[in-house]
Amino acid sequence: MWLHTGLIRLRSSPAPRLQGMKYVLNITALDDNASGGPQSLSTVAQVIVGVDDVNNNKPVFEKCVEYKEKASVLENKPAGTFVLQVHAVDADEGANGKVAYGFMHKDSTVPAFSIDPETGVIITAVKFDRERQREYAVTVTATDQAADPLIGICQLNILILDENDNSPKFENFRYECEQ
Ligand SMILES: [Ca+2]
Ligand SMILES: [Ca+2]
Ligand SMILES: [Ca+2]
Repeated sequence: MWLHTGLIRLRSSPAPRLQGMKYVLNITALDDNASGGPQSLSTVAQVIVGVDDVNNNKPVFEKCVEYKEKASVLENKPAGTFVLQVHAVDADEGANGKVAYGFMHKDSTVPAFSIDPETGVIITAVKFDRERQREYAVTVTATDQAADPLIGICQLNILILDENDNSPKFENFRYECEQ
């Protein structure tokens, strides 16, 4: 605070780390008693300073390593089967810290999974056959809702677990017995 002008500025060194949405400042104005009264007179005012959040944090999947370890689903299950729920945190305020989930897709591929943008729940979109494909590389994204959004990612390999669905086959159709 500037003593004579009453200008309020942020401290420049060290730069303050502002937390929360607003600050309440109690400011006392004291006169210089130039007219020679018995004492200086003062008055107190309250100034409320709002803090505008800047989108300077990107969403982070803190448990990405854990998701990598347990991302799997059994083959032959119907589309819509639960696979995994992911969660990302964003330290910003309001829309800057609100996260929506999605996948990063190669345009040509048919998505094998879908994700709920709000809950981060991943479900299957197709029925899998482990004998055709054993794992799927999936990039999960968390995008904040800022005007200039930031994106966090977590790369998973979702394993298709085996079900014993193939009966043993004879290699030759006909076996001949020697006598
Ligand atoms: Ca953010
Ligand atoms: Ca921020
Ligand atoms: Ca199979």
